Amino acid sequence: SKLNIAIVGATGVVGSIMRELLAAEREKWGEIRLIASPRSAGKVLNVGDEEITVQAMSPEVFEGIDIAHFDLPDEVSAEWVPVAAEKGAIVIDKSAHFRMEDDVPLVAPEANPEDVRNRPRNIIANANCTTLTLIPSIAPLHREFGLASMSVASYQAASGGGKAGLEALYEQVNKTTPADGLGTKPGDVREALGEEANEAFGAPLAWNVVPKVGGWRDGGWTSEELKVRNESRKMLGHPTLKVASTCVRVPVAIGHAQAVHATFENDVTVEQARAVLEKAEGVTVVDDPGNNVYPTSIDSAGISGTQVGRLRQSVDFPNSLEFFTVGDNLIKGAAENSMQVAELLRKELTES
Ligand code: 11C
Repeated sequence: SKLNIAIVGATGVVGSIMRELLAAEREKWGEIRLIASPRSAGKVLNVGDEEITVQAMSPEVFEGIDIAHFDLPDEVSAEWVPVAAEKGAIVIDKSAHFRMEDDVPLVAPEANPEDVRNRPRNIIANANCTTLTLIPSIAPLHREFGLASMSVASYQAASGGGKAGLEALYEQVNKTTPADGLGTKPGDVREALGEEANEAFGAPLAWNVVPKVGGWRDGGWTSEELKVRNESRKMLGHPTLKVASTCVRVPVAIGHAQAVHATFENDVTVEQARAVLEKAEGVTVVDDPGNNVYPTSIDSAGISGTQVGRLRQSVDFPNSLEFFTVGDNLIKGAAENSMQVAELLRKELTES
């Protein structure tokens, strides 16, 4: 029989993409239950043509649910994920709370689909959107050539901060349009936007590039930079992988981009790497630089998977490649990965 699905955090930006993705494969699933905070309970939302009334979070709301997709702040997931699992649901949780726990698998189907089966707590974690937009390209390259180290710089969209982040960017852009020479004198953008423009991203994002994503951690790192390192190590099954990462917010609505420098244990040529990437699940090679064909953030919005281009041999480093990758942070970076994990579970539970 078909599995019953809950979308917890149904009213957020990722929740709305979850509903679209579910509508596209509606026939695969049983009941779809939409769950959110009591504030949103009673709202009617669509999954395709189906109108579903949002229910308030409670233990009882998980009765009869087989798979619960959670997209909630870390501290709310920490409290409610175990409740849903206790009620018998397998939880696919997008928060950071459980990701690094030893008895919780962190799964991207392009890297470690088999880990889905090892879920003693009935919790499977979904990685951070920056890590997830890197994994489809780096995982097959690692399998083929043995990744020794990678250095990553990210260019992350405002929607990584959810609806509030996206609205903050639009508000700042609207407030400074027409721009009329703005951004050419020290302090002019800050003056035009006022102190409150620091709230969403730490500094104004309009007309700016901000080297801070997430919270501050020891040693001057941000939480996002540590997630890229630690979550990549876990999903690639490579606990000693050397990673350098700098995470940066850019004034883009959707699409997390990354410039990657990767060094391998084995020899690798651009032709060999391109052949691997062209076959890789979740990767589209977009790489014809002479014709201005390369991945860009705006071209990733609304698109499944990730795009990779600017693939080239390092000049000064042996066994090393440089490339650029972009993915919709709300699709592959969140909703799509969660749906892919659910599909692995569906196959395991209904087809074996
Ligand atoms: C951002 N990647 O772009 C973050 C948002 O660990 O799931 C997601 C944080 C996380 O702001």
